[in-house]
Amino acid sequence: MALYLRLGIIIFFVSMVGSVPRENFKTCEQSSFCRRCRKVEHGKTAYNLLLNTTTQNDSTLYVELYNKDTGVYYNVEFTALKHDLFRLHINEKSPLYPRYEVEYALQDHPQVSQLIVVEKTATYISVANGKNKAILYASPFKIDVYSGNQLVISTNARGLMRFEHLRHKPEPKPEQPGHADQSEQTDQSEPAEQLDQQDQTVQQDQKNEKIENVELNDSEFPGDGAENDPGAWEENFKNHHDAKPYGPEAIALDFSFPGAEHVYGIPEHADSFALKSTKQSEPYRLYNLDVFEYEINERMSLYGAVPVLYAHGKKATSGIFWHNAAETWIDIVSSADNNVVQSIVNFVSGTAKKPQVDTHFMSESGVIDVFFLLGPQPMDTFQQYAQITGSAHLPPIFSLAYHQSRWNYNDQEDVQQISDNYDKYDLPLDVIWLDIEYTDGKKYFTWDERKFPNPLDMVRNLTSKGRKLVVIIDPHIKRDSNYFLHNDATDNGYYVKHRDGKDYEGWCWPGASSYLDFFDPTVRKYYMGLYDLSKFKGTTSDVHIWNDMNEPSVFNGPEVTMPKDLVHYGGWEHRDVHNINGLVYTMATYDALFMRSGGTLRPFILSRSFFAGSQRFAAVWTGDNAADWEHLRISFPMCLSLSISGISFCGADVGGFFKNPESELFIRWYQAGIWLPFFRQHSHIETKRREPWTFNNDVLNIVRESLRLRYSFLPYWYTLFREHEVNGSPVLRPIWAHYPTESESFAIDDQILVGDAILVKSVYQQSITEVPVYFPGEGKVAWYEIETMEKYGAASLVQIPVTLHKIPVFQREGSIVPRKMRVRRSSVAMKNDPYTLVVIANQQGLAMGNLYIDDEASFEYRHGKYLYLRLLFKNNKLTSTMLQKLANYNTRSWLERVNIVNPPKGITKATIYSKALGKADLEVKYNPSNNVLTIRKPGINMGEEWIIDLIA
Ligand code: NBV
Repeated sequence: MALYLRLGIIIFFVSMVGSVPRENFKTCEQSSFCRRCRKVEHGKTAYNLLLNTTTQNDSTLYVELYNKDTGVYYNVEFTALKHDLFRLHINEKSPLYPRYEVEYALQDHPQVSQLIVVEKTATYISVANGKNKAILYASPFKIDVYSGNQLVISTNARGLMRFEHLRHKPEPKPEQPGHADQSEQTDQSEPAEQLDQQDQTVQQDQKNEKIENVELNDSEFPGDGAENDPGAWEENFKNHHDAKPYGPEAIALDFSFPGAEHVYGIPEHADSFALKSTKQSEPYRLYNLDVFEYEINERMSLYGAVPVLYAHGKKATSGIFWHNAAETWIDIVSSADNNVVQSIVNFVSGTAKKPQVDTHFMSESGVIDVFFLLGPQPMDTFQQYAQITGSAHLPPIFSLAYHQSRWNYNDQEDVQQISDNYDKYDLPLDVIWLDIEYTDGKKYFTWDERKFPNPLDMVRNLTSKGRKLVVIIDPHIKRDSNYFLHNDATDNGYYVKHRDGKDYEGWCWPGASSYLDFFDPTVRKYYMGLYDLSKFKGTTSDVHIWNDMNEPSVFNGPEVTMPKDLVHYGGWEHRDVHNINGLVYTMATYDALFMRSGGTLRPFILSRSFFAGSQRFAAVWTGDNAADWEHLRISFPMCLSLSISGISFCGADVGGFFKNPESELFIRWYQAGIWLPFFRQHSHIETKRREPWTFNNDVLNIVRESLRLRYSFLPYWYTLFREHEVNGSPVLRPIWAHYPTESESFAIDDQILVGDAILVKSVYQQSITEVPVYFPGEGKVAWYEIETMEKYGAASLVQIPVTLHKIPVFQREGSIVPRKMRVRRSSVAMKNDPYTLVVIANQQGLAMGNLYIDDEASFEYRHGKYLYLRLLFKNNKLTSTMLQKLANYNTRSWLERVNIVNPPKGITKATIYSKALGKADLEVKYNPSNNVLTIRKPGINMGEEWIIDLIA
């Protein structure tokens, strides 16, 4: 049996070597619900609002919707939310059984605000939420949403709404020859052993009962065509059968964005940041999948899904969050495509020239639940999304430093040697990672004792250098009767089940595997206990966790994942919850690590799969990329897209996971990688070793410089993450986030803004000697190259010469960036080090920045143990004041240096004033070659407020 499984896994991968095995994944046409939704005829909506049914409370309008083709009634709820959002919720008025409503993605219950009915006529009803308003039209059903006075989102304007009501199966279909229905077979042959063990199966039964008991006359519902789709009641893909006991239940709705030039978001796709038209291609797909050797410029699904989409034009930014966890496809058509949409443009906006993007969201099950994000500025829109799905807690600082990983470091000597070599070659490093081979036969929470006889020693050796360990924990559980976890899960009924209540069994790394049902709170509680330091031997609080394969990846499952007709806690089909599987898994891991430290230490978790809201629990990376230039290029747009979709803590495997990078690619990847929030080198088990010293000295030296640069910017990264936590601002931003009217930048995705002060251009072409850089600010904002302090920006587009030594990185005038210039072996070793402030005055002699400081590891900051400084340069004075007067943290760090770029003329000295120091003179030195004035050793503790006065 074991040999058979192993062979199966080998055959599976051998058959996939080369490029992405497209045929393993569905097209829209092969997915029955997508096919049905995509075929809805434009402009012929069957839905009408019944305005005479309208009722309301303080925040919500309730009204019924009627489908004249099917005779089905729906309940519409339209709610005003705080922070300039509306929410639209539509469900059947009397569904045969409950439809799934997504859990866990939202941070809390969204805060409501006052909804005012402005006008009600026979044909529409208009409502206001502060300065924003919406008009709900009765017939044809359409909702126009206005940001201020500007129409920004029009819903069902193209009449593509489809809400397939739940119904009885018309009549049993004869079994199709050639398609063995495994689950049907087990239904007949095996007793349902587990039926009375779980609430979930009880609920499942209730659902089934409802279906049996409800007397439903199908002729009441003349039909929406779903019955005629051969895939409506069962569906086959390759050799997989989906029993679809609940039949067709798709939902779909279109959203038009008048005035928008582009739409963005809906990660994860290996595609450009500005989304492309799908008129001639497949829609973008959101269905979390383990796609082997994924290719770029694709709308295929990848490991994660965040159904938030932003529309941006010169005049406004808006967005929608499609709160649905089932498989989803999204079509996009832009008015720039051609004239076909012109009629729609006219219909929506009344003008023929206005740009517009039309989108169409189609999901397999669930309800319609949409949040309208009304901006009006880009940063407002991103923050509105964060208001509902949350932001990441401040990462422990080590996790923002540099990580070295590999599948696999062989044994504990190997780990020790890697750490020693980092010291030997004078390279900073914070974390070493262990992949699946550290375990005993892929049984997570165990160690291969031959290779890792004393993991605690290994961890202590690392921590003595200020370093950490991350180990992988995957969700598949080896079906091995000698494995405590499998026995516990089997005995207690913790596994995800077939429809008949039997444990589901699939294949993954360990061979035959089952999957804990993380939707069950009891299972989560059990799992959390596994991380207890007394239980997970060989770990300490310096061991952090990597959750891989949590889409979930099932080697022999349909599309390499779980069958949709499996049943989770609560009786919900896997179909309903698939896209939040990874989120729920990392949520449990987060709670486990939180508990492990008694709530004192900030957990660090890396997850491959994610959904909206995952930012609250884990960082993510872009999965199994490859060592080629294209994959280096796509890492910026992919993380940019994640960043505006709430998930700021993103990175890509530096060097590329598959294949071996040649020196130049390796260098460029480090130079770009240091500007992504999560910065880890990682590689496939079959690649050559690629730690920096395995390359020649020139490469090693350049990589060292990159690492040092990253470490010197840690205070800036840390401050940005704190601001992300507090106000939801993405850490990486597209240029248009701060320069919303510069349409030339709308499609640029090889340049990113880190915060609002640093502009980075990735270099992703071999042997290139110059690259075009777009400088935002329409010639009025100067940008300074961070090393030479050379000034740019007078022209928007400039060819910048590049050498192998660096890529173009600039600091904006008017900004103050905090740095630490004494780079050491790890971030922990730099904790008490002094700060350098890089001040770039603008033409008015002004500059501003913030600096956040705390203990870098614990949750004490949530109890006011931190410093948040406002640094302001104005009238030749640099001041540091506390933004939060009540907060305090005893830092040992002090101010070592201030570099003032483009300083006022003729400064000869400076004085510092503070409560602690009184008044003291400071040494200044002007360097004419780079136009930088350095104030040496102000020597003040960062916890003090102070003023440095420049004197001419
Ligand atoms: O655990 C092995 C790998 C891991 O190194 C990689 O980072 C993950 O994305 N894992 C996938 C499983 C198999 C990859 C072919």
